[in-house]
Amino acid sequence: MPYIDHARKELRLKIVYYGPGLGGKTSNLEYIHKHTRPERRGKLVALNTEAERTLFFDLLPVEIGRYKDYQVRVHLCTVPGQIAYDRTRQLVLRHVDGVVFVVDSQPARLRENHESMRNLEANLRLQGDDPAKMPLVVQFNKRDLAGPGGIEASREALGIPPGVLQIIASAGRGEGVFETLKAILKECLAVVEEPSRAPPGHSPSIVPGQRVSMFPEATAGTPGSENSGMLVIATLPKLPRL
Ligand SMILES: Nc1nc2c(ncn2[C@@H]2O[C@H](COP(=O)(O)OP(=O)(O)OP(=O)(O)O)[C@@H](O)[C@H]2O)c(=O)[nH]1
Ligand SMILES: [Mg+2]
Repeated sequence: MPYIDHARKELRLKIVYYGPGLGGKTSNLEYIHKHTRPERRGKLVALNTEAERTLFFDLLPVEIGRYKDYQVRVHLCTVPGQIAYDRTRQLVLRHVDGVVFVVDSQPARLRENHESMRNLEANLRLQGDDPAKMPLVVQFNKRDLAGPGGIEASREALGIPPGVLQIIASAGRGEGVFETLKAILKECLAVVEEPSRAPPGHSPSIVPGQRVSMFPEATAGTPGSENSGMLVIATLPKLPRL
């Protein structure tokens, strides 16, 4: 669940870019970093091998703007796509609020996309998250390359459930990158709005128009008082512009 710091009036989200090696996850973060105002983002931390493959993970903190009264701070992370780094992927996935799955649209990469999608599901389950309830956006990347696979066929082959948002992208050129980010933010904020969408084991967060507890341990406080863990959310606002 998103972490809400009532004292600082902050809503913090962790979004993980997942997908096969060389699919374009790091390219998404690089583009976002390059095209976000410096005062709204932190340093892009990238731990690469010499060949620019992600060895551990990338991290980019971005300030999105305000949601209701709360400042939204997002940590964007990528996992290393190479098969050998599964333990690292498990670590990066911890406390994830939303996943962007970056598909490499080249038909020859279908098997790797499929394996990575199953690996994502397995690693979410491993940490007690229900993959069906995790906010997810699928980015079909590298659409600029000749002969990309058909979206519907890929979607079926990868077992992407109906209703999951799909974004067409060429992250190398920046196309679809911010659309993807906005889509996953919207999905994450929908969980804040609608507690029934929260993954199992996570407490319901905010019921529209009602005072509810954000954290189980906060329920002891007096509703509405400082540090009570209470917050009123009525409607989902338009997403702030980056
Ligand atoms: N043609 C094309 N190339 C792309 C696109 N996105 C990324 N690439 C290239 O694909 C290669 C891999 O991109 P990365 O962003 O490093 O991939 P990654 O998913 O982070 O890979 P790992 O860190 O190994 O998991 C780089 O050479 C990118 O320039 C795209 O939309 N089109
Ligand atoms: Mg990478």
